[in-house]
Amino acid sequence: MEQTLSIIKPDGVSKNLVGTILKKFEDAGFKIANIKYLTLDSSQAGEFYSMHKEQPFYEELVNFMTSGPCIPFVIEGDNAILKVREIMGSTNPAEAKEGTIRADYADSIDRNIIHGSDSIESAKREISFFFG
Ligand code: FUP
Repeated sequence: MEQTLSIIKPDGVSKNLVGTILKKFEDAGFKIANIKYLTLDSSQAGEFYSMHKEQPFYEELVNFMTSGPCIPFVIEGDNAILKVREIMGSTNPAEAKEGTIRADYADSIDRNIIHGSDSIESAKREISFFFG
């Protein structure tokens, strides 16, 4: 049994995709083990994405992530980290497989609807970032 951290980003909330996205994970056999509704401030979003601090897209990423409410949640189940990323699809929706969340709903790489932890270490850090 594994836990991972996902976030329905501000574009997912504003497009009314909350129910659709949570249902996809439940239908795939996962449990929603914790959930919040909040708006990140710049220092929180900056810290969450601190590994990207030197990237050219960092400032726009922080602006986007603070542009409205988001929904961080914990997903629990077998092989959750990898499977959740498969269900999400590639970072760039133009490259994401048909039927994935990003292929179906995301407008662009910098507005890609959903986040999912990419490793056991990130999952631990990110779950504790939002849920202590
Ligand atoms: P992912 O693990 O799929 O969320 O992707 P990354 O950790 O590589 O990137 C984190 C976020 O940075 C992406 F979700 C969106 C943003 N990003 C851009 O805006 N432009 C890029 O070229 C790469 C990432």
